[in-house]
Amino acid sequence: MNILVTGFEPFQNSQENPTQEIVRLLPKGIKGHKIIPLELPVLYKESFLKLRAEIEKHKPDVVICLGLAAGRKGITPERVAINVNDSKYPDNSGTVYFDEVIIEGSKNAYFSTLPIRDMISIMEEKHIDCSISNSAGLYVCNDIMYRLLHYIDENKLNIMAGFIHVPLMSEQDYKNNYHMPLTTILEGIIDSIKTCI
Ligand code: PCA
Repeated sequence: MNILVTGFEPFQNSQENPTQEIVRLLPKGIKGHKIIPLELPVLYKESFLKLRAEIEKHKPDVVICLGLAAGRKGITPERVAINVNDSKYPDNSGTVYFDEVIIEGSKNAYFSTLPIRDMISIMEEKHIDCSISNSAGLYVCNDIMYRLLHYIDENKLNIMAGFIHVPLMSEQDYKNNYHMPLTTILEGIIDSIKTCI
């Protein structure tokens, strides 16, 4: 299998994004399956277009997008992406959306097709803080998750796909928020990848 894993560059006032570190640290293969790492810009739509080009090139069986959710208390596989962009925070090009439909005429929501419950079980066994999240937010992460699942659905592709948010890492300025060592986040993500295999 080919497993495409994406991380985002830093955004807003942060100098670092643990998901960018994760994709740099992932092994080239897990249990004999190829891991394809991809770093993405924090841009509405553009990040998905970059991802789509890599999907067309590598024809992955699994796509897992990672993003930072500062303040989250653990690793949180997302259940659902909704067809709305709405955030007071600009993306890295300054674009802001309020009450904006992502894809006109498309479904209100798409569910992750990743084995999110199994991901929680395997991480809990290792005592890694985690839970299923029922909102990916309404910023760039929800945008890419929605567009990704819509693309797979429209093109009837046989790809397991979804999104996992991670917390701040202990190695960055976490401003009293919950944080987790980067090695623990990496372990949780590798375990999550294994559940897809
Ligand atoms: N987190 C943001 C966008 C990039 C990232 O890592 C989000 O949750 O939308």
